[in-house]
Amino acid sequence: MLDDRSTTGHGRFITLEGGEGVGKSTNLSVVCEFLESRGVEVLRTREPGGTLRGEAIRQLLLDPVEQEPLSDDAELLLIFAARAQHLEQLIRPALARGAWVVCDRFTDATFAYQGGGRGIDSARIATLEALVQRGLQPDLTLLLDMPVSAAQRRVNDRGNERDRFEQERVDFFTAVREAYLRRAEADPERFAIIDAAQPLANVQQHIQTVLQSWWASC
Ligand code: Z5A
Repeated sequence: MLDDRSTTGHGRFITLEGGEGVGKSTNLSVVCEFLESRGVEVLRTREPGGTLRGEAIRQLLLDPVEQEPLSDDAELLLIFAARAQHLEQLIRPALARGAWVVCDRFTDATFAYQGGGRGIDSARIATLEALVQRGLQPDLTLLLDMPVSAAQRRVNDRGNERDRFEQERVDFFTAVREAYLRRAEADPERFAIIDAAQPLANVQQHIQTVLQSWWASC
C-alpha cells in the first residue's frame, strides 16, 4: 500500500526505548517493516552510534576499561557528542528528504540512564538537549517496559560478555525503569507503553496496533 506520506518531504522520527534486554533491537524490524510496506523511505539507526564517529564514541562508552572509571559528566558529554554527530550527519538530512527515522534509543535514554540511573540533575540534561537538538523531538516513542529481573534473565540467557552498563546493579536498572515511566506519564501524546514481558508475538501485535492508529492520525 503506497501512501503520499512517502513523497511529502516531511519525515517522521520514531524511537524505541526501554531498559536492557526488553527487546528493542528485536522489535525495531517490526516498525521498519510496517513503514516500508507503506512505501516510505526508512532510516534504521541507533544511539549511541549511527555514524562512524558516533560508533567510535559508543565503544568508549561501553568498554569497561577497569583501570580508569568514566566520570558521569564525561559519560553524559560523550553521549551528547555522539548525538550531535548523529543529528548532523544522518537524522536531520533524512527527515529533510522525507525519510522516516527509526532509532534504537535517543534522549529519553539519557534522562533515564544518566538522570535516573546516575542521578544527574535533569535540568543539566535538558540544557544539553536544547543545545544539541534545537527543538527536535521524536514524533512517537515506543517504550518497551517490563520488570528488571525478567529482562536481566533474557540478557543472561543471551550469554554475551557484559558491557560497562550491563555490569550495573539491579537498583540502577530499577531507577532507569522508573525514570522512563515518569517520562511516559508526563508525555502520553508521544509515548506508547508496550508490555514487553509478553510473548514476542503479542508484543509485536501490540506494536503494530499502536503503529496502525498512529499512522492513521498522521
Ligand atoms: N545509553 C545511555 O546510558 N544513555 C543514552 O542516552 C543512550 C544509551 C542512548 C547501549 O545501548 C547502552 O547505552 C545501554 C544504555 C546506554 N546500556 N544498557 N543497558 P543498547 O541499546 O545497545 O543496549 P541494550 O539495551 O543493553 O541492548 P540489548 O541488551 O540488546 O537490549 P534490547 O535491544 O532491548 O533487547 P534484544 O536484543 O532485542 O532482546 C534481548 C533478548 O531477549 C534476545 O535474546 C531476544 O531474542 C529476547 N527477546 C526479545 N523479546 C522477547 C520476548 N517478548 N520474549 C522472549 N524473549 C524475547
